[in-house]
Amino acid sequence: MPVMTPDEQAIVDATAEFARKRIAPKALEWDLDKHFPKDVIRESAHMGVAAIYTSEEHGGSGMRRLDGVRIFEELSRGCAATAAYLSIHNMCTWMIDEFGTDAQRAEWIPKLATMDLFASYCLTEPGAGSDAAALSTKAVRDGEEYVLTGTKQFISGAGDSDLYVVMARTGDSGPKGISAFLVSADMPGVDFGPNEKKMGWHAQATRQVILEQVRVPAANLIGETEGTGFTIAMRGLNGGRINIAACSLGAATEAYSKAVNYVREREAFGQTLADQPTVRFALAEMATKLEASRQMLWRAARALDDKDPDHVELCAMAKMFVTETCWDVADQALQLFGGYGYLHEYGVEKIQRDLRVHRILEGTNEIMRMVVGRTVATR
Ligand code: FAD
Ligand code: 2MC
Repeated sequence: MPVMTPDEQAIVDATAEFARKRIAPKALEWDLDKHFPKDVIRESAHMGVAAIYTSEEHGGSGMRRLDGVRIFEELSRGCAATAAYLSIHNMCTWMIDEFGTDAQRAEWIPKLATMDLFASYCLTEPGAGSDAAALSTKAVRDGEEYVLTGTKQFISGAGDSDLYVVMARTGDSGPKGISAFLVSADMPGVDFGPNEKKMGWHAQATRQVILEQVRVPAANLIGETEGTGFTIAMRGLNGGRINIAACSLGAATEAYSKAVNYVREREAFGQTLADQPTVRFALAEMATKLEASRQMLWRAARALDDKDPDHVELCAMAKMFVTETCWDVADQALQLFGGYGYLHEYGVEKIQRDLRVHRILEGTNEIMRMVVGRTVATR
């Protein structure tokens, strides 16, 4: 395992402290009030966490994916929903840095790295979720502009973000007919649906992004070449998938830690719950699951850093394994709290609600099985 440099360790430590002091104390309130803590998220950018694995040329932090998953684990100990927004923002920032033109990188990365601008990722549509290559939002070239029309579904941060990375069809059906565009919230014709009422992730909005004849400068086509948008979207998601899994790991670790403290205090049958062998067995199993999850994540992050040929499958495996395993750990933590676990104020039921969607978004875990399965079945 490559060790962190003192600078990298310092950033991970700083994010842990930030999560403890600035996020955790407010997380339950944000959840109840459905409040998106834009000021606190922007404040986190001073630690370099808004552009973690983006090159330093235009203000990115130039760190590794491995640092990224450690940072998201720490941040999500405070609030998984808040950390997950930052994960999506990082995905968009990296996509612009990796695939954008020099002009696009120079224009957008500095503002995204400081979070003067917030970014959202728009792939899903009402009629195209898992089958993302079937998307139908159209982008039609008209002189020095593209005219975008269509609806994006379930967009995290929609309405609050300033910049939208939008995948739209410029060519034939299928993945090769898709291009990626940078769309600003204030462009005429951009509108947003109502904030969806959901089970968790209350600290960030989920809305439709509605594009009605939006005129986007041709200079906002990411990477200048039409037809590359699907690959750009998928390459962004490889990192997104491990970051979301890291958010599951951090939140489940927090649930576990709360449960350990609780069973040490709670008395039943003349001793603390922690003295019960079966409770210790449960804790041992939870600790083992968390450690196994961490190892899976670090392995996938290293593969992405090193551009290993099997990095796509490793990221998919990690996403599927970690989001399911950590969901189980959070569920067991809630169980150890008994009835109190079901109450909002103990903080574990929020974690459980937040983590459920990690098995669905950034590619459902069935799609992760499909990605892994089609490789292992043909290798
Ligand atoms: P469907 O694709 O219709 O799938 C329905 C069910 O069928 C699932 O269980 C699925 O796994 C299963 N299924 C589908 N195909 C197969 C198959 N071939 N084999 C086996 N099972 C299959 N999207 C964005 O682009 N940007 C965002 O910021 C974003 N944020 C989100 C935030 C939230 C809170 C939610 C809930 C979703 C978000 N999404 C976002 C969308 C998310 O990525 C999709 O919901 C997800 O990809 C699944 O698409 P779908 O909902 O259309 O389900
Ligand atoms: N990394 C890099 N390239 C990839 C890739 C990946 N993970 N997945 C696919 N590609 C490439 C693939 O190699 C191919 O390129 P080429 O033609 O050059 O060989 C191209 O993309 C087309 O891929 P497929 O032929 O596999 O396309 P298909 O349509 O069969 O299936 C599938 C693709 C199902 C894997 C893809 O549609 C998918 O991942 N669906 C899930 C959608 C999803 O993850 N949505 C998340 C939305 S974002 C979100 O939820 C947030 C919260 C932000």
